[in-house]
Amino acid sequence: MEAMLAADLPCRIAAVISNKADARGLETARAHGIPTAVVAHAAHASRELFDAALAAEIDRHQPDLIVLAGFMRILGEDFVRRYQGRLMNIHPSLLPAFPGLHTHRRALEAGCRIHGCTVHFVTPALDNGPVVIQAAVPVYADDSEDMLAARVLTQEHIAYPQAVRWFVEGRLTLAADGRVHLEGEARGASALLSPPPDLVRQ
Ligand code: NHR
Repeated sequence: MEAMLAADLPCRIAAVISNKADARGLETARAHGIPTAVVAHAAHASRELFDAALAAEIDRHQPDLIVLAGFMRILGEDFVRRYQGRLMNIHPSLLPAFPGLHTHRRALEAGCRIHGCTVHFVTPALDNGPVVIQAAVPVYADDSEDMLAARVLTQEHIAYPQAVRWFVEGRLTLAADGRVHLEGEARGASALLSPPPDLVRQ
């Protein structure tokens, strides 16, 4: 969320809403003069009632886009459908690898040489929505979970503001067929090989 603010995106941030009263993002938002709200999941008798209260709070602000950032409550089908095509998340793995929790530990255990993060539109099925942008990082043999997490997080702070920028520029849409459309997509990127091949002429 702080990376989003630092990116100086061409949009107004209508509100920052958390299910946790002590979330640091609320403090940061207040410091920036952004309206905040807390919708505590513990104060609601069911997931459906929590989702409805969250939607009511969101709708007071009439946002064009809802950006999940460290939001850890699974959202129900009704909620997700209401905001279809304007609800985004960033997940700390190269989806469809490692949906769910503890992704860095699982990537290390699996012996992955490349890991990363994925920005996706949210669909009812968890961590399964259409991919907008992914960032890949190398995994080193002596990595700890924390070292790998930090390497991925650095890329999250680049990839997520970029995805939001595309959306607010009107270049990024989720089509009715469930596919992502990105106008004017660049094709300059090379490949990430990890470990890198020996730099000798074949
Ligand atoms: N909701 C839907 N419908 N679809 C997605 O893709 C969602 C979602 C809600 C959150 C973020 C996701 C992540 O980035 C996200 C994607 C929480 C859990 C989880 O198991 C899973 C994935 C994500 C976020 N939550 C537990 C639950 O019972 C609670 C875990 C906790 O509080 O620590 O809701 O990783």
